[in-house]
Amino acid sequence: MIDVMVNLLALSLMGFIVWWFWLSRRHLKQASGSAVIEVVVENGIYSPAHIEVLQGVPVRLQFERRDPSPCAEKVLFDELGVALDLPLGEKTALVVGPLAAGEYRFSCQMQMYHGSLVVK
Ligand SMILES: [Cu+2]
Repeated sequence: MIDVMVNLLALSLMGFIVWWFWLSRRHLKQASGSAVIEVVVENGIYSPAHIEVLQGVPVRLQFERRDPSPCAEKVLFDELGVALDLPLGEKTALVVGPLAAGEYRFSCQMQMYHGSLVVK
């Protein structure tokens, strides 16, 4: 029984790896058509905090953390299930999408810093 479970686990892991590489290659191909947005994290805010992109293109969000507060440590996208670590003084990129139209909010882990990504 445990053998079967281990096999299943290994199979799903392999599936995930295949999916991951296929997806990253897709992103590379579409990189020329992606929206690149730089977001600076400083003084308790994301700027810009309100971002609009067009539907159907992948989005590359580049967070630059200048804020030493522990609040700026992570940025969470609840709707996307993404939690991104932001090392101080560095730029960290998140590539998502293409996304369905809608609003995707992001915040710090304590919901004090806020922003939104609107896909139209
Ligand atoms: Cu916070």
